[in-house]
Amino acid sequence: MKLLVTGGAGFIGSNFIHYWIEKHPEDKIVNLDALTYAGNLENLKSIENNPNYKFVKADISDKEKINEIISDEKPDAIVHYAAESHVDRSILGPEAFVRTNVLGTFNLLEAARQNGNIRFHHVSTDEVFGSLGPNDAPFNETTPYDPRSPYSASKASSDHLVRAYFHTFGLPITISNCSNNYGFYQFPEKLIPLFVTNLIEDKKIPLYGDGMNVRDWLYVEDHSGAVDLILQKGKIGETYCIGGNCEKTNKEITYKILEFMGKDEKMIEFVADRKGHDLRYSIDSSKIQHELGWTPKTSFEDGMKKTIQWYKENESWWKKIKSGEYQNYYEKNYKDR
Ligand code: NAD
Ligand code: TDX
Repeated sequence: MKLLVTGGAGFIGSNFIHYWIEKHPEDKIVNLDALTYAGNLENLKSIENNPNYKFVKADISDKEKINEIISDEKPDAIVHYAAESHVDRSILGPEAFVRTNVLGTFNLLEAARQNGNIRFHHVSTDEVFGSLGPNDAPFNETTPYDPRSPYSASKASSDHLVRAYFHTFGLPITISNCSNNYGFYQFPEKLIPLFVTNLIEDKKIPLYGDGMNVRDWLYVEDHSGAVDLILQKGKIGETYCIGGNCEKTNKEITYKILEFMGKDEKMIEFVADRKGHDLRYSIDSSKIQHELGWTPKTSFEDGMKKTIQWYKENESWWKKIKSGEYQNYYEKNYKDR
């Protein structure tokens, strides 16, 4: 099998590629990524010389180039992770979110359709369903869409396009809507890696508002396992909600990190709230559990311990990101390939 993974130089995509190469070493992987600020090929350093792995630098908003690559590579399946992913950036500059998440997804769908109706898995988020009150039932596959940030609105648009290509053109698609991931290689702008790396550097950690917003957390390897199952056994045209059954307030996450890192609550700095900050996300994963037999394997305690340990042991990885040096990696190591 040959997979074309978009956004494979980012956090979840690079974890997925490592997972896939370990689990299905006979398969071929093409990683298509534009290397925006969020793409870091150092995430894939240990497999960059694997003969079954290939990197292609391309922007999914470039329709012709995408069609050309897909027609040359002829993958058996496309696994679509590439996106602008950070909510705060979508508030500061929404345009890139529309270009990549909406137009980019459209270009990939068109290329999949025009090159033999290629199997297409679209990776999406629980944020498309909006914000829950404290006592509302969790989101599931039948929850109406109600996105409230430019990020979630752009992801919602892409989900609708993917479903439209199934109903209208018979493109063999599946979609997954997952909750907040954490783990190795997460860009240190997101809550957990930002707080962990700041604390290693003895810097304050900025908690938005009153810290009482709730997210559901899933260890990234469990997300990869779910996408693997959907690719192998998922029903074409269907959507699967993926969650960790692990709701926590941001304050709880913060205190857990402080405890694991032996730091004091004086390190917390309460800062202005995010605009339009969704109060709570929660996921009911019973469909994927019952139909495909998926359950998260990593407990929050174990996942957090492994994650914090990894950031402690890989200071050079995130320090290069904080200094900007990581952006030279492609020029230095891929130019002559
Ligand atoms: P990320 O920001 O870490 O990585 C995104 C990757 O996409 C980067 O490598 C970047 O270079 C690439 N990219 C961005 N724009 C591109 C373009 N125009 N063309 C080609 N490549 C481009 O994101 P992530 O956290 O790994 O998220 C991956 C996917 O999973 C996204 O679709 C996101 O919406 C979804 N998701 C993320 C989470 C989470 O908690 N992080 C949860 C649920 C769903
Ligand atoms: O400095 C911070 N302080 C803070 O209190 C940051 C960066 C975040 N927060 C809060 C905001 C959220 O309530 O922590 C929570 C988590 O924030 P993020 O890490 O930015 O994630 P979130 O906005 O929940 O979105 C993430 O999960 C769903 C991913 O970035 C999305 O791509 C994914 O779809």
